Amino acid sequence: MLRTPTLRRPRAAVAAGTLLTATATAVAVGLSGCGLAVPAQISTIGDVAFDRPLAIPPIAESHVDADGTRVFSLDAQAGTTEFEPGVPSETWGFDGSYLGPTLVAERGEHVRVDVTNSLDEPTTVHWHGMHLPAAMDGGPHQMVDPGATWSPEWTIDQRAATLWYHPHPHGATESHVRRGLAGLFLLHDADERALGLPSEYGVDDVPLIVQDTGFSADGRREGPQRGYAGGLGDELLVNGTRGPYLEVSDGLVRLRLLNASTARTYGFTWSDGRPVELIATDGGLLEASVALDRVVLSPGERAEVLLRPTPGERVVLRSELTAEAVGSNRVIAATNGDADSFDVLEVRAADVLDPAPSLPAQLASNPPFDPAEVATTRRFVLDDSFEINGHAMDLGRVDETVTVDTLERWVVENDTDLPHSFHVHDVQFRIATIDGAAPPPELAGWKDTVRLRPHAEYELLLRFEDYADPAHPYMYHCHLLWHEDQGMMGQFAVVEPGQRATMTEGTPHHGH
Ligand SMILES: [Cu+2]
Repeated sequence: MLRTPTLRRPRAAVAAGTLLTATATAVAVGLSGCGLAVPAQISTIGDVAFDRPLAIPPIAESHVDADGTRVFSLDAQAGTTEFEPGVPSETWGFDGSYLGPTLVAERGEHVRVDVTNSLDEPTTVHWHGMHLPAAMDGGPHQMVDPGATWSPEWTIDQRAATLWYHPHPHGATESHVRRGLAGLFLLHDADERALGLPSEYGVDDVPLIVQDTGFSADGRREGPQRGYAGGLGDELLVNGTRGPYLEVSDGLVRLRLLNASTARTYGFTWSDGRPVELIATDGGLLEASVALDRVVLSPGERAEVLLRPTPGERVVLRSELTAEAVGSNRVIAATNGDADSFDVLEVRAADVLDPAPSLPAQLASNPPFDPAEVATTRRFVLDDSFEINGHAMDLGRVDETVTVDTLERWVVENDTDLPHSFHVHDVQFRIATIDGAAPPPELAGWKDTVRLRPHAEYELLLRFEDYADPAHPYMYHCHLLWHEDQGMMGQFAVVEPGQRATMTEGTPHHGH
């Protein structure tokens, strides 16, 4: 049985729903100087039984229309899930009671998803990491009312990647995701297929949707403790499984990690200290694999890693973070879960393994953008009031207007003592510099979400190639979902040269 950690984080001195202000940060920083104990760190290392097989989300069924469109359907619904056998917890899911099926599509395919809302409140479905028209993006302007069906369609026009989908209703994203509305959207392309990477879904190409939560003593899922980062749980679920193991029979296994937690950052390691072999980040493959001590993922980020098991071994995927590893001080790390440790998943290798295929050293070609081509530089400052550039999110205000088919430089500064993150809809970007220095290899590839260390500045380069639409904006925001819900978000429109965004203050936001 899985033992509940005895040390629980004290509730932060911030009521749920209260806007965290500069005062809260000052309190947190003040603690470090006055000798008060920092919150107890959580560790489940050695306490997880690994007595349940890892659930694998089913591949979403689809059919191809007469006009060649691949059509999926998703049904957001309420239900109950037994994380412990016989103990039902109230949850939400797509086509089921928790999480959703894995959508799979090929570059060049035209796809449509019929999204039905069977909940009793409005929600949306956002295609996180997808390059697509703003009206199809599933942000807070594309609300789906209870009983309604929304049918966005677009052409897959980007590299093979591990993307995902989740609700994005303004002010309620944290609760909708935490209840269980999330799933993967995997993209393939010819270049990726030619590499010979493991690709048998659920066998040697395995999705790992990692979420933190709490459980009551009898195994009912509990609400999280509220911290500065948002809700932090003291146990993990992987693909909705509590205490999972995974049996493998291949000498090379591809693990697709998604941090689908609302607030918690992970630092994935192996229990025997072997390096973590990273091959892909949010938007696709790296040029070459990178051996890392740990793979750090903040909420919304993805990573593909390779595991080369030896016959008969058992090795545990863990999350181990320290203040140093995430660029925070000890108090800030402790109040944000950034000093916690978890056993995540036990991998059990068969006594006889299929031989590992050899992979080319070069996995992809990712030439950097040429900064000389930058047409516009913008600055985004995240502050202690959960605002960006001094503004809280306003659905009726377009903050930035981008000219289509230009390269932009976005300088994103975290001007707070707390970690945040920055997610941009529509495009995959590249990190040019962090505090003026070149990014480490694990941050040098295609990204759509980046964790922002306290008081650090990130220079992003983004090319907005197409999909000009003055009437429908995209979002940029902190992907700590409680922060997003508090208004740490803004809007940008992509327009033709000389055009202006037409959405103005007071525009109704319930587009149908
Ligand atoms: Cu934030």
